[in-house]
Amino acid sequence: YLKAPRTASIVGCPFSGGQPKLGVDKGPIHLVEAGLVNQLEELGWNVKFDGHHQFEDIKYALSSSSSIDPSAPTASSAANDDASTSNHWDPPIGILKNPRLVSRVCEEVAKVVSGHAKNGELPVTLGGDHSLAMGTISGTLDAHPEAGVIWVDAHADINTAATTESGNIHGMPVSFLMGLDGNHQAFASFKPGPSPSSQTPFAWIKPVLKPSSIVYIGLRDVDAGEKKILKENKIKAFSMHDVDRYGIGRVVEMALEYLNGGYAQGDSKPRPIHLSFDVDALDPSVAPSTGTPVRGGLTFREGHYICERIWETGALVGLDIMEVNPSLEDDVSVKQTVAVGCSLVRSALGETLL
Ligand code: 6HN
Ligand code: MN
Ligand code: MN
Ligand code: MN
Repeated sequence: YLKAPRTASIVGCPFSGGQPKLGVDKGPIHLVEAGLVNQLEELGWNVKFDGHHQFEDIKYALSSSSSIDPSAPTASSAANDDASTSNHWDPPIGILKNPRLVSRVCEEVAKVVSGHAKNGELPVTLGGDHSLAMGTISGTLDAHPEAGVIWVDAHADINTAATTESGNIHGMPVSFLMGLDGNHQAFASFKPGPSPSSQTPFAWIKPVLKPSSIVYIGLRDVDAGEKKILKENKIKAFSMHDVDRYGIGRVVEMALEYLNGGYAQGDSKPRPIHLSFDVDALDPSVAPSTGTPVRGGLTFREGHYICERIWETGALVGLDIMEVNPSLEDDVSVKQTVAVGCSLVRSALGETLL
């Protein structure tokens, strides 16, 4: 699916609006400063990187077109656990935090990723929080409508506006990509206007992701409402329990077989795959610097094996490395987490042990 010479396009997304902890926006900067571009060039890739995306123009457009009186108190102060993530021009909708900003940023990311993918390049998106996957997966599916998604995470990130307890949109991207019901009513009463700040958030997202087109690996902290959604939509998920039972080798084979089952394309190419990797899928002893760590995660090798095996399929068309937060934990932990982020990318892009 990639054009020669094989080109990786680094999409640096310093963005944290999908969750309340500061610092995850510094993730992509640290990954690049650790030498990621060079490392990929050494693997034989042509690497395109023209700086991290600046979402300042989006913030500016939203804030300057806002009709909301900045002096008026909004529900935001009550609904946010960190006031610094709330802006007067982006008050919560229900309990969803920063909905306009997250929506516009992801819309831009979708265009960038789609552009690279349609150009025969491999977009490698560096987060930033996992809400960005609304952008990356929309972009991948725009260029490769038949692609399947492998979502590696401790969490299912499939809450809807009706089920989320945190209001953090990084716990919701999959539900928007699927167009799940729980989101519709939340925005039904929203009155869109002509200015950027008065567009209905997430209305741009096409429900392009079928429940049968995603497989999860690594789950171990799934909210009650999410468990119901996974069951009702018959979504394929391999939890840590399954990794323990079958071993990572069989889990990845089952995931690939599931996505390729019934998939037929004239030429016998395997189904294109988008890999969305949240570093909190790894055990906190492996990737400590992340916003929502959960014990009992993937080992260093299990995480890398997933990447290596997907590379072997020759079907990788999009990659996300998300939720590296260099502001959390001590310097040694930060270095370790950033190094792991880089080595996951290398494994997904063909680095072998022998
Ligand atoms: N992530 N299920 C929790 C929530 O807030 O909805 C946690 C989400 C974590 C999201 O790690 O990308
Ligand atoms: Mn996630
Ligand atoms: Mn997670
Ligand atoms: Mn939880």
